[in-house]
Amino acid sequence: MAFEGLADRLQNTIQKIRGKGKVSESDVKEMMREVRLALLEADVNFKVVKDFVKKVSERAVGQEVMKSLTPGQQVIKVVKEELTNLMGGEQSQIAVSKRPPTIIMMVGLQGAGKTTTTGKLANLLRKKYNRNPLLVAADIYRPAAIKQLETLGKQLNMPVFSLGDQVSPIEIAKQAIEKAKEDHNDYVLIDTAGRLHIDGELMEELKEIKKLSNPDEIFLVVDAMTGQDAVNVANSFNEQLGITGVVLTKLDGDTRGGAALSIRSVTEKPIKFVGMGEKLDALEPFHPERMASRILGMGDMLSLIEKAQANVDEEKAKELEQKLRTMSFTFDDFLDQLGQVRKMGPLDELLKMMPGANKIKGMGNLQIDEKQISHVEAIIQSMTKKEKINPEMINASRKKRIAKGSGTSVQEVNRLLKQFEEMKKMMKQMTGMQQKGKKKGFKFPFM
Ligand SMILES: Nc1nc2c(ncn2[C@@H]2O[C@H](COP(=O)(O)OP(=O)(O)OP(=O)(O)O)[C@@H](O)[C@H]2O)c(=O)[nH]1
Ligand SMILES: [Mg+2]
Repeated sequence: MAFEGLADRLQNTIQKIRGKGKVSESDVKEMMREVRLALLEADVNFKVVKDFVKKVSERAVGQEVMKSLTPGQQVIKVVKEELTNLMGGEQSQIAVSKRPPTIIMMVGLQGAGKTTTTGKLANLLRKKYNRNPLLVAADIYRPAAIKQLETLGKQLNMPVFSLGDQVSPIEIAKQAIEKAKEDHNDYVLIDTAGRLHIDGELMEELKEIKKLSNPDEIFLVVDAMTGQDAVNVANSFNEQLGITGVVLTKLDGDTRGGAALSIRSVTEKPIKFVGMGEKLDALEPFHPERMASRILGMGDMLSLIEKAQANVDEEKAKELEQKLRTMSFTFDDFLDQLGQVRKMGPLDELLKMMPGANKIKGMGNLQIDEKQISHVEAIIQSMTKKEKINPEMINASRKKRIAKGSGTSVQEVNRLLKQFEEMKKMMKQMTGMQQKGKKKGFKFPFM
């Protein structure tokens, strides 16, 4: 996971100060020395680190902390706020032109993820904003580039504009915009060519496309794995082309995160989206505050809830809540729930968004075994209706029958029954009180 090292170090550091009833200047100094090291080690630009440490230090020894009743907590709040500011403060929106179509140019080095991101962005625009984009194949240099975008268009069932590789990208952009007007596409996403390094010829071409198409956004796509280099690339693209925002890709990899933390303050251009995988739905709007929370181990419940809302049937969710409250949750509901949760994406990803989850032992290399999940499903499906509602009635001979029917073992049946009971208990607690994220070590029955 991205930011793992940084998150670990920062969390250890703030842990030491958290409960302090009194915070002295030397406590702050000591903490900031560790914060500084953590950031440098995460490959954050040294000047950015220097400014950050200065800001936090000033605030941390100031009135707002020293006079407060919980100085330890207050220092952490300052760290979180400044980390949020560092990444851009507010979440920034995508432009909408008053005179459609809105034109977006995708630029960046070779392999950064421009073409993939073009597809993902089109998908997001349709899904989240109900838009109808036209994809434009303006990379005529790399042999398979046009085909790649056309394939994405096919997968998405969206139009792709191309004039082959014998027409200049400038002309392609021009005609594409005309076509979009005719066809009432409200967004035009221009996928441009990449080079290995910043190069004059490419820049000239991009400037020409910009001049002619007058884009509402120029998104620089950068690979988060390239660390410090990403910052340099962002700087020169910004100086030469005037970008409006950054898309940081491959944040699903184990990048140390330095780029994410430096780009904004070095270029003063916002990170608008982050790429979290190769699939077409793996693009997310960038939320500085949520990211800061995540890095500091405060979890990202908001993203988790949004993910749930996007994927879980609302009616069913309400029904479930009711059931949990009245404790009439059965194995059938569980099976249903399993299906819904699986729709939300890989479980280990979801779990990582929970507050404190990265502190649970073994969470880092947790892998949820799909085979085990199917075993759980098979076991439940082998129960009778009555057994599903009243698992207490499942005696030894019933267990044997269920194990046989599901192709599993009595031990596995036992384990599931036990875990189901524990889960019910835990759910009761969660619905009964305001959870403070303290419940550790809970395991889903299929882990
Ligand atoms: N894991 C991961 N892979 C990504 C992400 N975004 C892009 N990729 C992968 O990165 C590789 C390059 O992506 P492209 O979209 O072809 O990059 P490009 O910038 O268009 O490259 P050129 O057209 O050659 O300049 C592909 O294998 C993508 O699947 C991401 O967010 N996460
Ligand atoms: Mg490409």
